[in-house]
Amino acid sequence: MSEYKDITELLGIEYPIVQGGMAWVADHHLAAAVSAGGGLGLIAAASAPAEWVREQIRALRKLTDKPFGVNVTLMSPFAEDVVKVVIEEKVPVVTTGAGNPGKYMEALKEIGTIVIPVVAASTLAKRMERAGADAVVAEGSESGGHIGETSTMNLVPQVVDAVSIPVIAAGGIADGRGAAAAFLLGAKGVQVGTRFIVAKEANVAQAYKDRVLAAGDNDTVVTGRFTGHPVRSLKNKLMREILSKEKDEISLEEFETLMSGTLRRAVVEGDVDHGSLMSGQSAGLVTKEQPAAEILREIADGMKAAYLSKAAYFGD
Ligand code: TUI
Repeated sequence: MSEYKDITELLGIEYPIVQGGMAWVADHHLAAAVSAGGGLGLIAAASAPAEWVREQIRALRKLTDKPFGVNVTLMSPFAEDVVKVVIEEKVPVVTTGAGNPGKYMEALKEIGTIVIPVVAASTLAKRMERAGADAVVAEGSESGGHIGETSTMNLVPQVVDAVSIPVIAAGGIADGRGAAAAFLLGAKGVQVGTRFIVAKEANVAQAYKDRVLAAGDNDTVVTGRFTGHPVRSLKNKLMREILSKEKDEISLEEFETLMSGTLRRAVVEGDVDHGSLMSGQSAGLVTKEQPAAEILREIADGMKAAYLSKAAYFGD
């Protein structure tokens, strides 16, 4: 029996830790390692074609029989086809990002898929609860990639107050202290992204991993605010160029041309100057490459230690 309630029972996992659905980073290798290690691994569908997602699901199932999920980016032109594949393959869990998954909810629920929308505001969290979501991930603006406006410290308790379904906290959580803090804010689980970029099983160019490992607390920037889709990444040559162009009112077309293919360039080619090094602010807490299972154990053990070290103070 797991010592944690709610999310572990809902998802059939050992630790209340979900891996972030990181585009290009979260393929079946990382997801299988996280699931086999006792967390919930996710394959990030990102903007990949649906058949790629099917291959990833089948490849993951060859590596582990533990529960796993697929993260669907709703802005993807293939989102609808990806949802079809997820249903055909009977994927146990779906998380969604960068939009409202309302129109897919019924079909997913019908086959018993657990649906966990990622939200960056309590308004969407409430709508998702009404639409039948099993839980939500409340993702604060410390996160990497596409972000909302509100920090984890403020977002999580407000989403917890707004809904009755379990809330999984995300954004800025990379160790046991952050996870314990999220639980004190009312979360029943945590989602961790950035720390898994440097997991041994993550198929990420070493140069990208090295940048995450070297980053400090002030090394991320947010670009693209004017597009309505702000994105957090590590500071590098590309981001400095984009930030300076944003000051001079760059057009949306020019911005999109500059950004096009840059995540792949970083993750696959290891071009850390001209690629997008998406990362959360927790990169400063990430200091070593480790197997995913070890990361999960450290966070779970650290969470308990952080709680116990304050128990006397809280009168426990
Ligand atoms: O989705 C993410 N993180 C992502 S998606 C992504 S791919 C991308 N690349 C460039 C530009 C934009 C996307 C990289 N990282 N996290 C979950 C998340 N969802 N964060 C924020 C949101 C969100 C934002 C607005 C969810 C819903 C929303 O509005 C929905 C509505 O219609 O009310």
